[in-house]
Amino acid sequence: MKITDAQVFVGGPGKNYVTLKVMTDQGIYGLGDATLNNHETLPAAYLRDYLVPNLVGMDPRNSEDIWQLFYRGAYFRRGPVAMAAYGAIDMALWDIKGKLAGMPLYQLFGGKSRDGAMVYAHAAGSDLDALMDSVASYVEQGFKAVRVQCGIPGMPSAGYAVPKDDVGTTPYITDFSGIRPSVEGWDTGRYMRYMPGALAEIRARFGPDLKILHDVHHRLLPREAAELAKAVEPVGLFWLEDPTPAEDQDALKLLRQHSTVPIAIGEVFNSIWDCNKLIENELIDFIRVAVTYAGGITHVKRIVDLAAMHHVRTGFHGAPSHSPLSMAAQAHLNAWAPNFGIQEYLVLGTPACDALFPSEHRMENGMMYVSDAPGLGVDFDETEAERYTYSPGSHPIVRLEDGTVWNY
Ligand code: GCO
Ligand code: MG
Repeated sequence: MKITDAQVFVGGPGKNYVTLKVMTDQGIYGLGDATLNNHETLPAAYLRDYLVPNLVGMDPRNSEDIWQLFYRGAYFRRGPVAMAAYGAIDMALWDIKGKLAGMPLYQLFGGKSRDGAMVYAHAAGSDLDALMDSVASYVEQGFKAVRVQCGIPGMPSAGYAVPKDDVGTTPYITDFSGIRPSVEGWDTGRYMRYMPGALAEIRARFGPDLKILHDVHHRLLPREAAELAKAVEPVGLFWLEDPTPAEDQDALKLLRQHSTVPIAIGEVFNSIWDCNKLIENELIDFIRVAVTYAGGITHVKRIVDLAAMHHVRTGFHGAPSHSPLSMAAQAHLNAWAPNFGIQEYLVLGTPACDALFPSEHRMENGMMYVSDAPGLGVDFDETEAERYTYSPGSHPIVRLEDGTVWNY
């Protein structure tokens, strides 16, 4: 069996999805996602210029060897751009393998460990009252877990993932449009003084059963993170996410010495070498990598297995920048992984997105149910794809009151 060609498409409804389609001499094709949010053209160019010309002629069934060949062969290893490109190839090859076997991918991993995978939604509000309304709307829809972010009184701008104005119960997504980043302000003191009380009020209003998550988005120093973690302990959070910048694998030691609050980290990691110490030293409780830019199924499965040996559960990244293809790859891993924790999921399944990526994966009452179709179980409509073009975007940047650049 041989790969005959592969094409890269960039575009989608409101997002620049990077979709790879790998064709074979047996008529079977595989699909993969290389969407690197706000840097989409980079993995697309790596695929088109270097990887696809080498892929043609290879046997798609040898997904492990192909992964090793591109990873080791690049010499300059890792990084989100390269790992997103290898990840898309890897997903497409697993998709082909599943179609050849006539099985959904979770069967190739070892079968189902659960019927459905719990997901969490994103609640947000310009202030605490608006956030409470947003949480209530997700609870009414049947969600068992909700991430909560709200505006901080006196903060120079809204704060991470917080709408400037009250958006009611509409899902809120940060606007990343335009090549020049918008600038947001940040005040650690105000955040630290306000957030523990706000989280406690949410717990008091919604009772003990709701799983409450909060994302600090890398904004605290290790000592501050330890102080916050201690302060929010009585709330009983499901997790506190990205309390410190993720580059430093030792940063969480201090927090761990002072608090038992569950910690989730890893959405910006792109290899096992970014999180091996965190996992082996049991400094975290949830690993947040994404198949999209952590080298696809082959590499993420290795991370999941290492995590399982150290009581670390999965909590894969599921921001709206992931196309339904990598969300499907994660749905198959979620169905199988013995150490599954939770899946991030945004209620954004628009008719336009469903038309571009038809699938039978479904969401019900805050649970995700994996499709039984062979392979990833997601298709790609090339005619629909013609409606979309690339439109550049950029993450906001953050500055402190004196102008110092901080972590977004
Ligand atoms: C999350 C993340 C995202 C990131 C986004 C950046 O927990 O979902 O923090 O919202 O900000 O993926 O591209
Ligand atoms: Mg996050």
